[in-house]
Amino acid sequence: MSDKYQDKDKKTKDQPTDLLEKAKEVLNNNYQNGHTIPAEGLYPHQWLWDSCFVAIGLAHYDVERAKMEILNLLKGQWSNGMVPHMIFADGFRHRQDRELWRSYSSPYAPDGVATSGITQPPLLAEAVVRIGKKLPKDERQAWYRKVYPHLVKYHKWLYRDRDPKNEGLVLLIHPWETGLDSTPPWMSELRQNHTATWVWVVKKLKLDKVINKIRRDTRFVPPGQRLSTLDALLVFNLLRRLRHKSYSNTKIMKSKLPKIEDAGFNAIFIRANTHLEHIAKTIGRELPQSLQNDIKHTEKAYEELWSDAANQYFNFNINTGNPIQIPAIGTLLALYSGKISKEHAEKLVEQIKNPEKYGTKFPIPSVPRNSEWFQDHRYWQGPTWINTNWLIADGLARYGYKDEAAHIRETSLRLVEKAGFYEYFSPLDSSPAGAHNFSWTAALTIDFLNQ
Ligand code: 2M8
Repeated sequence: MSDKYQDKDKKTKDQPTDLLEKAKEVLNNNYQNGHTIPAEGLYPHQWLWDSCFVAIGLAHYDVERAKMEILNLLKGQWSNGMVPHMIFADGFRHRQDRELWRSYSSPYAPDGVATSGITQPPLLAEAVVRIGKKLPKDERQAWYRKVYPHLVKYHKWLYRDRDPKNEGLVLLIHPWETGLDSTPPWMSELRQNHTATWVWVVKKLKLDKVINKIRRDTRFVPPGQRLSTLDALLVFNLLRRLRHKSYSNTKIMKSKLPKIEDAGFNAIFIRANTHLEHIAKTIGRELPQSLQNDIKHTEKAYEELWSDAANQYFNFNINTGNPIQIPAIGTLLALYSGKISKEHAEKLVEQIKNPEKYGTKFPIPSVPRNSEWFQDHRYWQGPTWINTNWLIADGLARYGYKDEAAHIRETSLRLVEKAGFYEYFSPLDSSPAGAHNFSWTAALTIDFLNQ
């Protein structure tokens, strides 16, 4: 046999055949200096909720690496408590990305770690508890003791800076904080109320086609699977305005920047609070009284986002004083909170089963099928994502919807088996889109396989 064929044979033999092994291989290949990047090329840095999902998967077979993933994330925590949504990779190659944010302009940013200046869904406590469950009792206690002060500081920051009027819900100032970046309620708000003059000029002169040529993301993924260039400019413009204010909360709250109580983010925060209470109890600590009061307040205030007419939770726009009545997957994350009423949970489940809405062949689409926004491959405006499936399935199971949760788990695994570890998938025909060998898809596949 010639060398050429021997090599080929060897490759086939060494290639993992089983989904679990393939998922682990994705996480191994995406490992870089103590953390896991979401995907080669498009996403070369560390992201907050990505690392939490990764840690949840890792906990099943390499608990030490799972801990390291979280500890690495905490190296980026600001002295005011914020955990930033990104920690930038070192090196000259990534200088431009770091300079885009210039986190060093804030007195709270950590020394020697370049980060973004906003946060992302607070999944840290979930990841911490999932890791804790894999440890023997004494190690679990030590682990919780180590991260507890960071978590308390983070949750206190969310209340102090992001709920300045003590309304119970935290507000977000940039769509990237939702994790559902281009979700319609946010994009519609940006288009309506935050189109800067220069973006308007770009639109009028049709310069977006020129700008499209220098976009970094569309070098890796077809433009039809990402934001349109005009929408991307709106998002970028907000970043520029935040940077201009050196991320000062006082300045941001006084400004006209978007301020939105996001249904998805607050649902995840409620669950994180429950986990934090559990962590405190396990190590015999008492949460600060003010935090305990805030937590109770949030659970009640969340129900104010409910619309009886539409049978769902809507984001609330603090600047206009109105709800943003555009359906999107954030509403279903309410199930994950675990604190909504049984009646409201049932109403959401009806929508999950309705083929006109979220009950597609490969659920759960990030936007309902009958929405004018729906596009099956457009980033957060239609595709099915494994992370939102995981969160919703987790919530459904806790509300007793075991069959519905199992269906989401099975269809998620089928998607990955059929198409590979992609970032997102068409909810109609399962075709893959976005980045390939995507870490949270792999990590949550591992968790689904272990359930
Ligand atoms: C996407 O967001 C980043 C910006 O934060 C991007 O578009 O470049 C989102 O899907 C977000 O949820 C995710 O954390 C990030 C990395 O996977 O990518």
